[in-house]
Amino acid sequence: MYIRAQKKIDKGASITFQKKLSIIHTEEYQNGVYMYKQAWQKMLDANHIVLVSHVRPDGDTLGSTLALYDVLLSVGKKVTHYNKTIELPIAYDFLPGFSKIKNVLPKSFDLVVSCDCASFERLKIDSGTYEMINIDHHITNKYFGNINLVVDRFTSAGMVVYELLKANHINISKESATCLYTAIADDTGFFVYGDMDELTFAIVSQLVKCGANPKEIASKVKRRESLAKIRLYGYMLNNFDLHENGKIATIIFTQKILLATGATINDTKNIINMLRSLVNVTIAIMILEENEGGYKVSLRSKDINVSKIALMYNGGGHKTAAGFEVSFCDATVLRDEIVEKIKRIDEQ
Ligand SMILES: [Mn+2]
Repeated sequence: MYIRAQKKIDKGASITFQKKLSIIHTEEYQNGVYMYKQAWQKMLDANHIVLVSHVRPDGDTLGSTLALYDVLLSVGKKVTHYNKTIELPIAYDFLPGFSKIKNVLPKSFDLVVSCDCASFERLKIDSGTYEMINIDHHITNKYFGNINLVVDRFTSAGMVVYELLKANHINISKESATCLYTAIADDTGFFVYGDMDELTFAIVSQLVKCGANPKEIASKVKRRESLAKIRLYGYMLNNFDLHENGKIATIIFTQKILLATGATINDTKNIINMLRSLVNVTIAIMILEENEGGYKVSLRSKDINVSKIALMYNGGGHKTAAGFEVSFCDATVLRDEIVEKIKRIDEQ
């Protein structure tokens, strides 16, 4: 993998690609494995490791951290898995270690390892004297760790964790394989979107060999929707708007709608993908009113770089999936403003 990527650089890869690589691999590029070894050594040297998955977790952040949880416990490390969110999405309750996730931090710890978090704020922890390893694949990652394993060409943080384990010759148990498979599958919409390549499938193939069960994982994650979520789909399909000759689809979910359908924030996860699937739509936008006020905005595109829009509002994400939060506004005014910004990006 590394040699192939090196060739890409020689041919003149984009500036972003080179910049990110130089940050991931501080030494010469051929020594890319060096950073994975450094990270693993830091974990072995720590007394108490806190693994952190991001707020409102998805399968990637949970799968990546829970795989590390399994591995670190198996080598006898003291580990706590922390996630600030009180109501974790039940779609992932089958992941080994899920029931061990705590929403309070231990009194003392000396190393924090985050997976799938683009910014320190997403961790919801106070800064302190501990060291940090930042494992991620977001193009908007802020490089907040002492060690940053950020590979933005990977479709999931799970792939970075896999590479970390491989580089250190660590045995992948059935449990950690299940977690990593879920991470990779979830972030690609079960192999529908994202820049998947042969490496994605080579890793997935290895994970199946290690005991991950694709059928079982797919039915746990994808076939246990709540009635409220199905009702929310119904509302969305009847009430979405189209703009710019049908190229942009938008939906606003108010608290009133959530209450009427009985849906929780977890039920809104990925619901917007259905609007993106409409033939002429290039970008789909979901604006969600939060119960503490303010709005969470999710942007999904087929190809346009929507992380540019998210960055304008201090958010982040990936090229085709990004988001941000705003603390006040009128939802329809916000929607029209975003549509205007997209038009301008499109014209550039
Ligand atoms: Mn991810």
